[in-house]
Amino acid sequence: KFIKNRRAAVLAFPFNGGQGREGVELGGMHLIEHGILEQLKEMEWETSFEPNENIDTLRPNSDPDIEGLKKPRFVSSVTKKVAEQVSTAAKAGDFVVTLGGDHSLAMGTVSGVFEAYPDACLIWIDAHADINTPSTTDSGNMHGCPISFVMGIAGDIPEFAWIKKCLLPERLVYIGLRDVDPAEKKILKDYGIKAFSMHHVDKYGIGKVVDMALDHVNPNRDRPIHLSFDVDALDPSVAPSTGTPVRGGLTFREGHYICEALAETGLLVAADIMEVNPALEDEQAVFQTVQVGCSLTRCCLGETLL
Ligand code: 5AB
Ligand code: MN
Ligand code: MN
Ligand code: MN
Repeated sequence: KFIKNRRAAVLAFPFNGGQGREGVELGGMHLIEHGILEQLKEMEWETSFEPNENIDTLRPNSDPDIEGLKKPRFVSSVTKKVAEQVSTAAKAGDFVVTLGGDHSLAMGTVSGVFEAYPDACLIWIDAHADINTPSTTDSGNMHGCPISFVMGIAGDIPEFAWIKKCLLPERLVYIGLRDVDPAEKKILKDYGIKAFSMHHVDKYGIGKVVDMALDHVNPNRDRPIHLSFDVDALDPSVAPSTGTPVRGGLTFREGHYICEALAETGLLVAADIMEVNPALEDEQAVFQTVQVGCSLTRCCLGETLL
């Protein structure tokens, strides 16, 4: 419906400035080297690829904390570029695949998708809620904050003035949560944001959870869907090479089921695959994590639909 010409715009952003661990900037290129572009071509998707190798030129000479946020100017200038590339591709009717990089990049992907599709909804797959505001974040790491910025609850920070309040609380749903900060829990409650934690996945099963999630954000199944998938939503036994692993996560199949079910709606317009960190854990763990990143991406583009 929304995607024209079966074309996928694959954007990689080798960025780690939203958190403290080196290596996550290599995640996207590892998925490329693992053959994701060829795999999508094999599935008869026309692909374009933008590696953004020069992203470091956006790093400011000086970048002191703002309201406790770390590397705020660098995060802002990178995510602004992300937003531009994502909205351009989405407006052209391409399916936008964004490979991270850390999850602060989603400030850009969400801004870009909602610029092209103001009526879209956002499905956030993560162990974490990533909705800290500058006043609630303990770590100051911006990969824990992207949603507060696009929801317009982060307060007015001139450096982030380019970000529009584009996401309504009722257009957001989470699946996979199991490590949510107390202040984030209060935000979810105060704004009435729907969240399916691992407890709900256990209780209802992933099939029912995805149905309920879609019923909430997309009751008439007519809105474009943006999926933002943090690989730490998966159990660390499935995706070990990530910066903030939390045990008790989604199984391999539960993670893929989500992507398949969203592809099946025919409404998916963008998918982010975030937080793969090839510098963490051993070679086998990295291979496994990169491989799962690729297979999740393919499922989003319909690989397993019959
Ligand atoms: B991720 C934490 N809530 O704000 C914080 O990996 C963790 O993108 C954030 O989900 C994890 O630092 C961010 C403690
Ligand atoms: Mn996470
Ligand atoms: Mn995240
Ligand atoms: Mn993480």
